[in-house]
Order: sequence, then structure tokens, then C-alpha cells
Amino acid sequence: MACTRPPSAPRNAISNVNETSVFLEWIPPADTGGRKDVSYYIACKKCNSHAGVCDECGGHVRYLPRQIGLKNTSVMMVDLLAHTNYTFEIEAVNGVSDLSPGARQYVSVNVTTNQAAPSPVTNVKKGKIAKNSISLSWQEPDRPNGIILEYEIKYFEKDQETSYTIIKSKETTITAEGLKPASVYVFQIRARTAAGYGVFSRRFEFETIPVSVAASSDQSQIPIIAVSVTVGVILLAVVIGFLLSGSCCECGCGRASSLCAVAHPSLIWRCGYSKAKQDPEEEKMHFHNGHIKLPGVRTYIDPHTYEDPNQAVHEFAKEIEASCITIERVIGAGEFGEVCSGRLKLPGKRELPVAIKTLKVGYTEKQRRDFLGEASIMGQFDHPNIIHLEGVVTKSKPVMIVTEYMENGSLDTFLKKNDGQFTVIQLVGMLRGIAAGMKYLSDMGYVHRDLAARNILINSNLVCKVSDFGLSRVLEDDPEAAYTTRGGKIPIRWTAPEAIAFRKFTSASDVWSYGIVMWEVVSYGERPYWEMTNQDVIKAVEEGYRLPSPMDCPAALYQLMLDCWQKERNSRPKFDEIVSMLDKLIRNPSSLKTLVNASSRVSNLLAEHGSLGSGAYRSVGEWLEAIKMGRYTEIFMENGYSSMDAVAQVTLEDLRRLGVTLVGHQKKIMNSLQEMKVQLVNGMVPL
Ligand code: ACK
Repeated sequence: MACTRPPSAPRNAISNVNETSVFLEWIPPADTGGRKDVSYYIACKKCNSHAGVCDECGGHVRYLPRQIGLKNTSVMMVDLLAHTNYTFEIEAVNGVSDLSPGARQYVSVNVTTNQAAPSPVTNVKKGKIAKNSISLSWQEPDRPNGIILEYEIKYFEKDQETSYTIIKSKETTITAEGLKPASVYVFQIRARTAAGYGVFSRRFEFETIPVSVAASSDQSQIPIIAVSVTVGVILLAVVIGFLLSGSCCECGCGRASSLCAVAHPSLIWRCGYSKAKQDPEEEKMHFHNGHIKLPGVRTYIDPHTYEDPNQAVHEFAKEIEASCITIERVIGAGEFGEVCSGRLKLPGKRELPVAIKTLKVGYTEKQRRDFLGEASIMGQFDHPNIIHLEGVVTKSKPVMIVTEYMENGSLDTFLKKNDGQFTVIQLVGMLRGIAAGMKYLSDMGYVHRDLAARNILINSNLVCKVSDFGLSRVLEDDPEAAYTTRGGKIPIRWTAPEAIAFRKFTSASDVWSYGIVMWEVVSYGERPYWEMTNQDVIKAVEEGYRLPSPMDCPAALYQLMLDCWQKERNSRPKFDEIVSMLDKLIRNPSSLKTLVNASSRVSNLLAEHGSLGSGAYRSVGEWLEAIKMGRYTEIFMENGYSSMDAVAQVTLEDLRRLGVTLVGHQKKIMNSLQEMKVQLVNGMVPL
């Protein structure tokens, strides 16, 4: 046997960060050392960027499938610390690596993790139990991954899960009241940080005591109860008085009187869904068989409900001194003025890169209100996949909205600039982020109405964040929005049919738009429905046609797109289901290997027609010239693709066989074919 040697380093390593998980992928070394037993080892280092020192990661990191002896060229690390710099060294080894005195051959990848949701609450203890109440206490989760903002406690009578109660609490204790005697109740608790909710704890079961036991043990308390009942009756009368006089809603608006604070939280809830109207310490709501909307998190408040829009801005956005902001350069134009990049240095805080939207001089009062309306909305959100508002400048001019800076700008432009540059896992990571942001918005009761890749921003870690919030303004602002016959302005290509037809905008119509965003992402910023007119798009969609799969699209992703484009809006998946599905795909990357069959992709929209006809172009040569691919005319002709009918059957594999190896050219040809077919089924091509 010839002498063998250790392999060279793996190549082209790329990473995809998802909260506190990192997925690494690479290609095998150029030199395997003359052996077939190459495997990979992952070394993990935790680095302090300020001190420039790195330590071994220690045992808390999990490697999927393993750290040593990896046969495949990918690995996932989970349970990393939040907001931490890591360096991963991917080393290729073979049977003689240990015998070699030479230096290790590895490629290293630096990543910074994001914030993760808190880990589950594991330790729940029962406190005082009575016939109608159970007190509980618990410990903070092992890995809070941030500051815990509140806990959500869900409970229901055992085997009656469809009728449950949610209590929110900032403390680690609660008392559930109004329970049935001698009944078993199931409790689950989850924590929330700025990154969102963690998963619910396992189920804890506790039983209330029977009436007879309670009665005997309560004998001694009769005088106390008598006093309590009297106080309770007086209190109830006062609360009812308030309700009848219609003043309950007022008492919640940030100036809660002591009466409001002691009123039963469900009475507070009756005043309407409003953050300001909820008891800040503990909110409690009852839900029966899903008839009442379950707010996973706080509910969004429409700034229009404020008589004075300035009050809404100051409730939800921090006022920033203009002197804290340094404007560096203009990066774009918004509806109300320039968008700039710059830096924000607040006293006692680290300097931050920021984006600054300005309101141009000479604005009207309505323009100012609409401009700041976006800040009033954005300021209510707190999620890693929603653009973060730093604050507003309203006390000096120009009026400004200051947000976190997203290095890669808007997603559609970024994808067009980097056509074909990402792995499927990276694309799915982007989609997962957008879906998580949308889940948060839909839980808050906010319907976006203009979800599109142009309204998603992407940062240097490829984290996508939903942006562009507004009410009527959103659509006025969007150059894609067109007037419908009913007078509304709607971005037709991204909008669900029921929203176009009768303005039924819901989270389900946002799901439709999300499906279009998925298509935009997988096709690297292609324009949905290409150059079809809005009218033809409406017609085609109404007739049941859907966008065909983008090139090289995993079948699971295209199926998800089709699910989002179900005509019946209740049949579309919900955002939480979309997030779970994408998580599953990310955890099991081999599920993304099955691509939509290239030939079925091409013939999808063409099923009934079977050919392109001969009307669009008179000859194959004319068609190829028109798309600047004339250089392939001869090859097409020589291989039997001499008519447009024959061309209609071309698949990606055929193109490769014909020697069309450049991905850009393959895309141009396949997309042009698709476009002609879409136009054909809509009767658009002037035959
Ligand atoms: O594609 P872009 O570079 O990204 O061009 C648009 C432009 O401003 C007008 O909207 C960019 N932009 C908007 N908000 C931000 C932000 N928070 N960070 C970075 N760029 C932004 C957007």
C-alpha cells in the first residue's frame, strides 16, 4: 500500500445561527491524504471579543449528531449561550492523523449567537390549597437567557383542556381562585423574555380539598369570613356602579385607581383589550372552547384609538435627545423623508449603530401623525424578529424615528445581489425568523397587510426582521400597492384573494403573503408572477393557478407555500405551525434534500396545455435571442428542440445535458419558459 498522510483542511465552511443553535456545513478537503477514512472533529471555543481570549466551550454544548468522528459534512450545535462569540474549528482527520507530527488541518468559523427564549420552568411547588383555590410557587428556569419579563400560567380542570384559564404574573407565585372543590387541576408555566416565550413546563397536577374538609377547617374562621363578605358586597356594589356608569375603561388608562386594582381582573378585561387597561402585575382571562382570542402575549393597541396621537407616541416610544444621534449617511428614501444610517449614544449606554428615518420639512400635521404612527406601533413590539425601535425625536426638528441598524438592508435587494449564494438551510433560517416575527405579531393581534420581502430587513448575521408598520399609511407608502375597484390600495401580488375582493385582512391573509415571501426568498428576489399585470394575477389566482415552484426548491418548502395559498383561509397553516414546521426541517436537513421534480415544476402551470403554442415567439432562435441566450440556439436545434412545442418539455437536467452549465443561464431559460406558460394559462400571450 502506498504511504498515506493526514487530509488537508475542510473547505468553504458556512454557518447559520438560529437563536442559540449553530448549524455548520462545509465541503470535504481537497486532499484526503490518499485514504477513504476521512472524518471530522469539531473544536468549540468561547471567545471574549473585548479581551480577545478564547476558552474551551465546556460540556454544556450539544453536538448533533456528534462532535467526533463525523462522517457527514454538517453538524448542529445546540444549547450555546445567548449573545456569545464562538469559534468552531472543523478539522478533517483520517487513520494517520494521530501519527503525524504536523499542525492540525482545520477551517474555523466565527459566529455570535442571538438571544434564545427561556428554558422551561422545571420546579413547581404547591403552596396553600383550599376548596376553591390553589397557590403555587416555582423557580426561575435554569437558563433564562435574558431578563424574565413575566410568567404565563395556564390551568384547567383535568380532562377539560378546552376550557382553560391563563394568568400572567411577574412574580414566581400565584393563587388560582374560583376552582371547584375536590377537583384535580393541571398547571403549566412558561417564562417570557425579550426573545419571546419559552416552552411550557411539564404538567403539574394538584387537587383542591373537598367541601366537608374545608368546612370543618373553616369553622374557626367564620367571623373573618363574615367581615370579608360584608367588605366584598360593598366592593362589588361599587364596582358594579362603576361598570354601569361606564367609567371602568377610564380607570385602566395608566392612572389605575386603587379600586381598579382590586377589581376582579376579568372585569378589567371586559373594558376591552388594552395594555393600559390591564393590571400590570397580573392579568387573568378565561377562554372557553377557543371562542375568545387567546393572547399569547400583550395585545396590540391601535394608536388611532388615542384621541391625541402624541400621547400614543409617548406611551410606546422613548423620546431621544437629538444630540445623542450622529447621522452618518443617507441610505434610502422613505415616504416621509430620507432614511439615514448613524450612531446613537445614550448616556450610560454603549454606542449603537442605528437607522434614522426623518420627516421632511414642511410636513402637514397629518403627515407628522402618520409618520410617528409607525413608531407608536413598532414601540409596542419586542421580539428578535421584529425591527426594534430605539426611540423618537419629536421635541426638535427634524422629527426622527430611530431603529436598530440592519447591515444588509431590505431582504429583496439583498437576495437579488447574492443570487444563489446561500445554502438551503440558510434560506430556511431566514424564513424561520420571518415566521417567528409574524407569529409574534399575530399573537399580538396585529395584522401586517404588507408582508413582502421588500419589507423585511436583514442584518449581518442573516437575521431577518419584519419592518414597515403602519395603518392606512403602509399601503400608501408601498410602490407595489395598486388601487382596487373598491378604492383600496393593495399590493396585489402579495395579497390573499379575500383581502383583495372584500378587504378581509386577517392573520390568515398575512399567511398568504408569507407564502409569497417564501417564494421570493427561495427564488432569490424574483418578482412574483413576473411581468404579469395585476389584473391577470387576480384572474389566475381566482381560477386556482398558483406560482410554480422556484428552481431547486425543496419539496417540503413548496408544499408549505401551496398550503399558505389555500383559497379557504381557515385551511391555511397558522404562523406557529409554520415556525414548528421550519424548525423540524432545520433539525433534519436531509428532509430538504428532496427537490421539487424539475420537470413537474416546469409543467405545473401548463398541465392542461402541454405546450407553449407557437404564438409567443415564431422560432426557438427568436425566443433565445429575446432572452439574450442566442448562443444556445445551435445546441437546441441540434438536440431536437427545434420548435416551441419541443422547448416546452425542456427540464433542468436537459439543459445541463445540453451543456448549459452556468446557473444564471439555466435560471434565465427556465424562468422564461415558466413565464410564458403562466401567461399562456391566463390567455395573456398574444397568440
Ligand atoms: O434596501 P435598503 O438598503 O434597506 O434600502 C432601504 C432604505 O432604507 C429605504 O427604506 C433601508 N433601511 C430602512 N430601515 C433600515 C434599517 N433599520 N437598517 C438598515 N437599513 C434600513 C432599506
